[in-house]
Amino acid sequence: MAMSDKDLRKAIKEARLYVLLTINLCKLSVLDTARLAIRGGADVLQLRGKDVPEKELRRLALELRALTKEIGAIFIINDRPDITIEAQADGLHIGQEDMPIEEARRLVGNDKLIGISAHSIQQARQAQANGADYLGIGPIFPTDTKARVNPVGTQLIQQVAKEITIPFFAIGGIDTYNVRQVLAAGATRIAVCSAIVSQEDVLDAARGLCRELSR
Ligand code: TZP
Repeated sequence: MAMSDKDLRKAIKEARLYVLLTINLCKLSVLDTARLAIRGGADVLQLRGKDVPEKELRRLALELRALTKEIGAIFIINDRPDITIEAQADGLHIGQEDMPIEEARRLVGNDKLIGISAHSIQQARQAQANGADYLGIGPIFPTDTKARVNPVGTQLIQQVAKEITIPFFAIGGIDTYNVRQVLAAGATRIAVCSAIVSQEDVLDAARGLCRELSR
């Protein structure tokens, strides 16, 4: 069953592990990756596929919606309000260079979550003031998945944890080796792409990160 907006806002607050299904970085099929990530403890899945043919993106969105509804995970679409609506996803994620949040809200309505990437405390404050439901804070560490944006380091986590009241996920280059630094800085939630979806053993990778999150 789809969650109400109230349940969704509660669920995103309680979420710890958010997995970005960047289509071209998945070693297995996107669906198998999603299944194993959820089995390994992922609470949120995001479909991300900037250079993927339209038809495939739409098909995957529908398939992932069915899967996440059945197993019970939050389903977010990156940067595509139209597909968010069409697939009845739980929310939309936008970056700083995508549309303004007011426009995103107008397009997807109040019942869906809107997440925003923030690379500075100013951007985090702005996104919270403009009604974002959650934030992605990063890239914390250097990462090939988002090589164009300079890493912000764990100091930004400390600032955000102190000041920002909406849920935030630390993101960027996070793996089982450095996740403790992220948690020590004050994050309680992480968003991860390559350290899960590009691994031979997706289940083990997700489980390993979940274990660290619940220490
Ligand atoms: N935004 C900030 S870092 C990042 C995005 C989309 C990429 C995260 O991927 P990875 O592979 O976990 O570093």
